[in-house]
Amino acid sequence: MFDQLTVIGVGLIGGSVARAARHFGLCQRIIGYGRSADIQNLEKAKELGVIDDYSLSLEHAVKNADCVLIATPVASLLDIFAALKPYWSQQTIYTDVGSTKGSVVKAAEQVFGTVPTNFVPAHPIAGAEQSGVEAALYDLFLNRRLIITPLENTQPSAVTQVKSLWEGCGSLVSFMDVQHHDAVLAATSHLPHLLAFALVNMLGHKDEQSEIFKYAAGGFRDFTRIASSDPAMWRDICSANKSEIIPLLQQTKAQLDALQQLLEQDDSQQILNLFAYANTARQRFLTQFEGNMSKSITFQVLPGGKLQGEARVPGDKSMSHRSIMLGSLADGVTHVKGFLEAEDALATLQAFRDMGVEIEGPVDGCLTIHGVGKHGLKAPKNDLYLGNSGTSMRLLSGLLAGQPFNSVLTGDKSLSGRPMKRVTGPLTSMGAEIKTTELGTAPLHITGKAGHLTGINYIMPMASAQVKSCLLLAGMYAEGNTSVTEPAPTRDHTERMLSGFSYPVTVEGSKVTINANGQLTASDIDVPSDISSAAFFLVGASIAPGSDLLLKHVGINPTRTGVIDILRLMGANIEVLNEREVGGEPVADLHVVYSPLKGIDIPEHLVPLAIDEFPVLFVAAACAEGQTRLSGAEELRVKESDRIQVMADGLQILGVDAQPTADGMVIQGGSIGGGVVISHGDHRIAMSFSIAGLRATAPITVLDCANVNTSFPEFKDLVKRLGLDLTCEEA
Ligand code: SPQ
Repeated sequence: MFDQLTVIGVGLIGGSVARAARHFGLCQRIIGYGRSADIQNLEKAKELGVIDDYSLSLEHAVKNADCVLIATPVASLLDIFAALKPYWSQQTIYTDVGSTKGSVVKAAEQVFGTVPTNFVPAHPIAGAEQSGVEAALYDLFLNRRLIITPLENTQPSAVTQVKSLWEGCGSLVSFMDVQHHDAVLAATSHLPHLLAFALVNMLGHKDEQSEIFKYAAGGFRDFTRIASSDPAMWRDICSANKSEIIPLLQQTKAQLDALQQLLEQDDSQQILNLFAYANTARQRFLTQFEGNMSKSITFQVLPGGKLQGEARVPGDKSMSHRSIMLGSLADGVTHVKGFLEAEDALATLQAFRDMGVEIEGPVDGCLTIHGVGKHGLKAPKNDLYLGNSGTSMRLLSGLLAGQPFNSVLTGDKSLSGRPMKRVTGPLTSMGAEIKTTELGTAPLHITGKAGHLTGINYIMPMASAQVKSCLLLAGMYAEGNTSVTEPAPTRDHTERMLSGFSYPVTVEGSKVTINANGQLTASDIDVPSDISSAAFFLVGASIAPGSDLLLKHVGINPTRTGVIDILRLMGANIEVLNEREVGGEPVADLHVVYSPLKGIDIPEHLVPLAIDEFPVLFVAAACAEGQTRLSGAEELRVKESDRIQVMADGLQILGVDAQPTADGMVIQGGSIGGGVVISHGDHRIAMSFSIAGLRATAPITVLDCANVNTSFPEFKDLVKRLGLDLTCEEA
């Protein structure tokens, strides 16, 4: 990229940029600059190979540079700019790494009058406890964020070059304006540093100091790690950005005062709510911004084993989403039991909290939702991030289309690739205004059209409960009737739950109709176990000789039981016991005992009733005698992954003759071997290949399993307890 990179200030950050530039081949020659007092440091940098050479003369150091990186403390920028001014060249690009951008821009203005157009302010969000060039690392910026804050007059070509430099170092580059950068960093970096310094300062001055530090457990260490950072540097950063930091300090004090009061009043419920909110918010932030980027989870499965015992799998995902949505829109307080505490359902929960709904919990699957009524949602302050969850995004798009405020729905990489036109198309016909990407995918920018939606009569081209539910929710805010006719029955939890909340909805054959003339009255909900999660165990016990398993309290809504019907057609031994109705949904205990399976042609009418269970049904087919053929299941190609292709690829790696077709798969049953398969971040694929281990002849490694947490965080522990030898490796 550059012939010569000159680094002014070869410390941890400057040295790490130099190391990265060399490691990733971004420049030919690296020159360091420092004052005569820095000579030992510069010698060290040269000796370590961080720089090729150095100069104590600024004129000399920058003379042939294509790029000059200023990596000195923010407080020194005024002096650095003044020293650089006589040698400033239009042929060179200048950039910096300062943690506060307002002060850097001000310094440049003071020296140059206006900020030079070839100076690109930037800030890498990376650091280490140690400082100095000895601590410099070539990978310090790998997968770390880097913010560029161009000004109106900054040359676009200079911005592009600086962007390429940082991307070349492995950074994730984003853009912000200067003031926004300083406000964001004040909250995410400067305030936490200040609090860490303050806490250690307070405790360090106590008499019992040695006691405190001697018994300091992980919490204290974690919280105060950043108090080990360079004090002078942080003094400079905090004073440079004090106008953003002081209001945040005031808010923090108010928050601490409130907490103190709750403790004094023994208000344990409010304390729990506060902690639970923070806990979920942090979890969501980790998943959204860091989780899937840095956390990689691998399942290692040893071959053999059998499933035995009794289990209750977690709550139904579809019903958990809907319990939050309808509970929030109801008048009164809704208590939910059996709520699925997994990332997908928690994304919905957070979205409603972001729209002003007070939700207590979840604690052991129990929630208390303080409904705000059909018209009580508030505009969210930020985008609503829905993680991996198609159900949240599609259902919310219908609900939000008719609100009196605008909203933006975003999701992770998988969700951002899933088709949304299937909902935005019919919603637009109702008068909604929703912008997608050109590909018809998220983010969805929804302009609230309260009072301007009109009901439609929609004949759904595909069997989709999400599309149906989306339109029913929009229909609650539309003038006239909204009817949806489905080509085949799909899960009807929305219709059942609406009725449970006393909202009028009529079902005539395959047509469901709703209108705006109704209110939701709070109603308690008991969410049964998810048959889609139970399916892994139904298949596992059916294919592993010696298995005998009882799955308790499973939802057996007839729109979801295709997996039982298909497995029984294949010869599985599944008994449905103790059938009962709980809160408007049929529930039973399922007893499954090993039985040899045979291949079948899967009847197409069962496809929508088992749509999420095909990944694991493919595993059953691979263990069955003879051929299994699936058709009419093209919807599988647009789930969290292309479930036809990804399963066929994985099964082939395991030695199974699995041929994908446009709308299904043909599998010759026989034996399953071992190997390394990739789940492509799809929870159901990860769990399906793990179950295959029960009949595999060699170990199976399943890569990319972090998203199992979207629907079944307990899977790895439960499957192990019941008899599969699975270990989970986190990197
Ligand atoms: O919510 P999401 O990500 O779409 O989840 C999946 C799943 O496998 O967990 C689909 F990938 O389930 C959908 C299901 O496939 C949940 C759902 C619902 O709750 O309404 C309906 C089905 O989707 P669709 O597109 O057929 O309506």
